[in-house]
Amino acid sequence: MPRTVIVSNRLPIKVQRTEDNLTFQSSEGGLATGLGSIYRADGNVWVGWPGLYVQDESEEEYVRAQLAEDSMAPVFLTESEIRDYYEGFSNGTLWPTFHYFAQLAVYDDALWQAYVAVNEKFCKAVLAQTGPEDTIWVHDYQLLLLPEMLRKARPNATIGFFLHIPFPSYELIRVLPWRDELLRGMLGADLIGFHTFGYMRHFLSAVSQLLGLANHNGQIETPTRTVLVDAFPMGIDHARYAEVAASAAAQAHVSEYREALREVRVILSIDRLDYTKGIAQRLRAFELLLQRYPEWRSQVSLLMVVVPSRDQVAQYASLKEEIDELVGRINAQYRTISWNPVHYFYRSFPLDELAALYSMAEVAMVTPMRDGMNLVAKEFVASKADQRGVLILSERAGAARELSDALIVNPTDTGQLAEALHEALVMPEEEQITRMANMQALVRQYDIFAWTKLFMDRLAYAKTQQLSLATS
Ligand code: GDG
Repeated sequence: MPRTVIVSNRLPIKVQRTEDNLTFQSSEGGLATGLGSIYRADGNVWVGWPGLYVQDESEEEYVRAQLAEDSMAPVFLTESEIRDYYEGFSNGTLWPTFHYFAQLAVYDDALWQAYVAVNEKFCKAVLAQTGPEDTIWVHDYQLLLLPEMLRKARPNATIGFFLHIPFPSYELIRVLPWRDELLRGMLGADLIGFHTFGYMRHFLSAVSQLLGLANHNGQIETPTRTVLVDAFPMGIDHARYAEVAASAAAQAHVSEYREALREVRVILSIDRLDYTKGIAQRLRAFELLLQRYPEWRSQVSLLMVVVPSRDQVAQYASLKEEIDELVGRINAQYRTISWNPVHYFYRSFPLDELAALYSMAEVAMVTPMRDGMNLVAKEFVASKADQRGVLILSERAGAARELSDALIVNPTDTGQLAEALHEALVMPEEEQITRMANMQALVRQYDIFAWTKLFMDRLAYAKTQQLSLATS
């Protein structure tokens, strides 16, 4: 029976080294939830890096055996591979370029070589798991070359690729010295998926301008095959977020936080530490709100969670400093003995506490400079049992295409952000409920399970198209 193999840079598991052994803990990420029913099904498997440097072959065998029990197969990477392929080319070249921060991108052939070599390593690992007729679903920017590598070895396999970050305008892609190779790498797939039609159009335009391949309604004709390109906006597990937010554990946290904050209203901000997320700009907007509308002083606090991420990279470390400084400045200027303007946390929260924050916040400020989708926006919506609360959403997050009932803002326009905050704080309850109900209906219907099914169905369809072309 043909099998399905999922491939991503990281496996959905945390392996940690304690003093005398290794611990394995499944991760609760959205993708893992959505794909759970696929990779755990009989004979299927998820291939990726377990996030651990193994010490010797016997440890390798032990990790391999443990992971196999939960349908996972590891690709072991060395510290220098992670430095050059992951932190280097993936996060130092592709990430800034694809998020329109080209000035931060590094162009280093040694990093590119490492990227090619690690994609080849993934290819080998996937081939070891698959037969000629299997279905392979590759995820994200760390593995752009993998579809073509797999295609060469398995001409008849069904290969899907999904990009979780934006695909930028041709003008950014053309700057990359390795642009043609990257596009050809992706075109090894039968189906290429993006979060939005905008990203899809950028990709089609880059393929046409750089490789001279035209498309008809998102169908690209290469000399040997047809590649389908489409938009699949990713969803979340709506039911789970609604359930956790309403749970006794989360509600106990809400009461505890409420007591500590008393009557102060809460604006929530949650992101990984990243320059794409607009965290510093958001702080400036909050500062401007307090300047322009002194009546909100002592009445509103910004609760800001920044989850540590990539902090070995210089740009991330300096962003962290900038945030620390801004928070310090705002709090020093406005705080009173009984009121703290910004509650800033540089750490992650367990899910029930996160759900409590979503549930208690009056306003969520999701204002990235660029974001493929942004799941925080959808999680906030799903957690609002009483449908009260306002989402302020950047027009440059993929989620803005769907959540049009949010207050949509330009994240670089600090004045507009401050006004949106004020508007959110004075919005009549009735309007809040209408907007939230509309957004909930959408997030509920297009959840992570619907997303997975849609992609897999379309992938099967892409393959039948391919076969009918081959026989006609
Ligand atoms: C990439 C793209 C795209 C955050 N803080 C805590 C916590 N989180 C969880 C959130 C959410 C996830 O992390 C973040 O997802 P995002 O979508 O917002 O952003 P990226 O990590 O940049 O993800 C993005 C996504 O891929 C999917 O395609 O939407 O555009 O950049 O689920 O809940 N979870 C817990 N504690 C925290 O403190 N437990």
